[in-house]
Amino acid sequence: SFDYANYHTLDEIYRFQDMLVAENPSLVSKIVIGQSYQGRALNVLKFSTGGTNRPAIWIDTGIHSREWVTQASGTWFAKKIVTDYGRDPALTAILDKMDIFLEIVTNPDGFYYTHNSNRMWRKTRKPNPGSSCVGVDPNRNWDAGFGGPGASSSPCSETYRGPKAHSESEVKAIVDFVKAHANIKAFISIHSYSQMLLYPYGYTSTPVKDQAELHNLAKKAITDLASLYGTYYRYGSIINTIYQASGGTIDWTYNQGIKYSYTFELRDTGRYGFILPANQILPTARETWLALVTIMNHTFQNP
Ligand code: 0X9
Ligand code: ZN
Repeated sequence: SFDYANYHTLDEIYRFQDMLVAENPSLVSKIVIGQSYQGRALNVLKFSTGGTNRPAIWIDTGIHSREWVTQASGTWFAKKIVTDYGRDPALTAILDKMDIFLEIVTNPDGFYYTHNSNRMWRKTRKPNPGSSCVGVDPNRNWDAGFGGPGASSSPCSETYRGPKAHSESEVKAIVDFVKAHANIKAFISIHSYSQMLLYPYGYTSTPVKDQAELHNLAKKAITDLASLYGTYYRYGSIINTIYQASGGTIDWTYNQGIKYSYTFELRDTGRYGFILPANQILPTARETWLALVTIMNHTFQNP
């Protein structure tokens, strides 16, 4: 059986996803929303108890490939959902009315590269014409303040925005999915590291219309997260809490009308950074899950 307490390769996570679907066919299905630049499947797990086009919660992990604790946590969340449905009253109530979409390996080419060439790879793996540097930052490639401050126009930069908004197929696949589904109520994009829970905007200091509600919910979520092991999170808007970043995922989803748009930065605060020891996977996943349930529950109760 799958070892949730260790890091896994791309093939192992792909096999895990198929196994989870095979073992829980009435709750889990796999949707292929597109292909990566190198032709790998962009898989999304759909957790649903029925209905059509139900209101939904989106969670993605691993859009930055080196942030390994996020894909590992995503794998654990998938198992947690199938284990807790029918047992945990809060999750059961949510899944009786809403669907959950979970993209665990959001940047598969980059993830493969972190296992086989460069553990610190962050971006996509699409070549840049006229440059020997590869890849685009998939968290600067969205059509929200695209090209503004807090992203680079240089292909060699770790925050290269790309030639145009949604130039990366890994980003475009999510854009198309969100637009086609049109009923996503919460969008949670999970990164590491620095222990923060962030809401829009990153590209501008203009507060979002729902700032007060998003701020109070973030405070509640990080309080619940801390209740397990005392892990301390900062929270606030991206631009006020971490730094200005344009073309980011949740700025775009918020502007699409998805009110509950959040980004997590998971453990730690820099001692190990992206190379978080495997013995912190389960504690990280467990504490993060408490915050996710708080956000999902609020979304469920505020349709
Ligand atoms: O710089 C980033 O993309 C994020 N930090 S990370 O270390 N994971 O790379 C923070 C960006 C804030 N989020 C958005 N702009 N959506
Ligand atoms: Zn990241």
